[in-house]
Amino acid sequence: MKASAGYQIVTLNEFIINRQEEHPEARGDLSRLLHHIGVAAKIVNKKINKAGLVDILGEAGEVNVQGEDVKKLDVFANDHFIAAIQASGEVCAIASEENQEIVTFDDGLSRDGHYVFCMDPLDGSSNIEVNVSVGTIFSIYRRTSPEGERAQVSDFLQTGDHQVAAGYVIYGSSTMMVYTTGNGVDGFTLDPGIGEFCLSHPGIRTPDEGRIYSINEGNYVHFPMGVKQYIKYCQEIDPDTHRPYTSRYIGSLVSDFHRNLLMGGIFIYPQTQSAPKGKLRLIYECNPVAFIAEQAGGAATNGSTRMLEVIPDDLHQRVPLYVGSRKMVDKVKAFLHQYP
Ligand code: AHM
Ligand code: MG
Repeated sequence: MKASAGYQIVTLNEFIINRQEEHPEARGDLSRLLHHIGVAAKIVNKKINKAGLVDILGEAGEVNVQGEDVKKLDVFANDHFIAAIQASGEVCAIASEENQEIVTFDDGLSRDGHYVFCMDPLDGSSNIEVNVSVGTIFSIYRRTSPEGERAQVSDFLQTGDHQVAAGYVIYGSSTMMVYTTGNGVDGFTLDPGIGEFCLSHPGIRTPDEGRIYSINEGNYVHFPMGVKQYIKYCQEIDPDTHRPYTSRYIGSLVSDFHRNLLMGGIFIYPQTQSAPKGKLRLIYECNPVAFIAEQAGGAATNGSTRMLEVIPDDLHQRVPLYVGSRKMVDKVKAFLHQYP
């Protein structure tokens, strides 16, 4: 579409259609689903933008399946994403951080859906009350159970390398949606004037080596020795490798990951005493960012295994996460190997 000012604007929907046209065999089901994700993101974005103005912040009086406080906006985001995804008719079930069990759709259209959808509807929500960026993380798999039947938990327990698409929405100083369908990574910025996500970051590539490390160093005493040694390495002086690196940690995975993706860096959430298996969830936090990182030229591991090859045994399974620029992930892996 040519804009009258002479520059080209590609909206998310246009982009999705263009990509679909490159695949004549495609039936458009994934395109419809991506469109509905965009719609839900806009609804949630609007609510988050108004969060300081209305009495929406605070506890919803429930505790989520991880035992953490649920904020009202988590509930709002969860409900709206579920509704939008069901409306697409392409998904037979959803796994969400906010729901202990999978949510299955029993209408005929959805039962025939080819996909299952995994999400953290509002990641980093403990930051909302202080106006720090939060995000939605999502991931799409082809179902393994027969179409027409009720979806099963096993549909979700696939390794991350089976993801058909994954992405996130970051509700930040501007709102962005970044996603991959396994053909590179593209980013879209929401233009609030026209209410459309517009292609702003085509073909995102992450630097092979960055200068930022992101980790909650308050947990230092509980870190594995390999991680402690890697932090020491990051802080040493070596102009040839641009060290010491810069430390940046927002405490909001989507924001920390997004910055490092664009600028180069590594995000680490290792196992700690209070979180012996790590804190972040494999299916709807680690695998989606791992898929995006790899598609942008980066890497992700749980410390010993490529993240996308970790076999899930539980919907809400936690894993240590090391993700970011390829050479930095390799380096931390070497330290973990050296100091087991
Ligand atoms: P949440 O899904 O309950 O919001 O928790 C996940 C968040 C991530 O966004 C962030 O990387 C991490 O928890 C921060 O944890 P910590 O405060 O322990 O550093
Ligand atoms: Mg989360």
